[in-house]
Amino acid sequence: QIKAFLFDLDGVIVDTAIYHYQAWKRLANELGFDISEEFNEGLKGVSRTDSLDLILAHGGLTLSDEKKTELAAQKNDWYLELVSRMSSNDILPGVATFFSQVRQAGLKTALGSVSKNAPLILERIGMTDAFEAIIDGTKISKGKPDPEVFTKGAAELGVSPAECVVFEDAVAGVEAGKRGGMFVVGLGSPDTLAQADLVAPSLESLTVETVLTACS
Ligand code: B16
Ligand code: MG
Repeated sequence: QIKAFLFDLDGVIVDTAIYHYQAWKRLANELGFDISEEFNEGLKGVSRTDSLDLILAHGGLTLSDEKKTELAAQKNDWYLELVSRMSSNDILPGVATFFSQVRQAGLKTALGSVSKNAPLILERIGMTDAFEAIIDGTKISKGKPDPEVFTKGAAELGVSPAECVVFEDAVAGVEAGKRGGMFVVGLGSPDTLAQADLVAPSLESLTVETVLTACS
């Protein structure tokens, strides 16, 4: 029986994925190359340092650790500049309705984001209290596709992985949920998120009942 829903942040609750992409693209451009939207799919749900490594490899660059630390900080500054303008208006369509159904169904909720900026974003959109457990990039040692971010969320809620449903927009996040032994709802395209147990365009097109029926 399902007792908890675990939500990714970027691309599920808010569209910060676009801000990550803009900031990484700006960095790549300054380094003399470009990254496509398709390449960006592989960065979703991947930690800041791992993303930078993938981008540098894509541009054929090998840099010192010192330089990489500097570039990661630069990207984060640009990202924070974009995030600082966010408000509750940036919550994705369907999230509020879905969360009221979640509460009515008596399900527990946790956030599972590898972003170190997750608490700040929740604060900006006024959703800190919507989660009983918040697992972010500062609380984990391994990013997605490792399942740690979700298994820690389940543990903090006091439920087993089999009692959880994960909501994810990223290939790496869907894999993390599956490796954690959870039912995974992929939000996005069925081609990209083929590993998910159920795929929908966004939370707007789902009800809690549909999800619970699909798990049973
Ligand atoms: P930060 P999620 C992930 O968040 C993003 O999808 C990914 O693009 C980003 O690199 C990562 O967080 C780290 O974020 O640089 O803010 O620590 O999808 O797990 O909510
Ligand atoms: Mg995401």
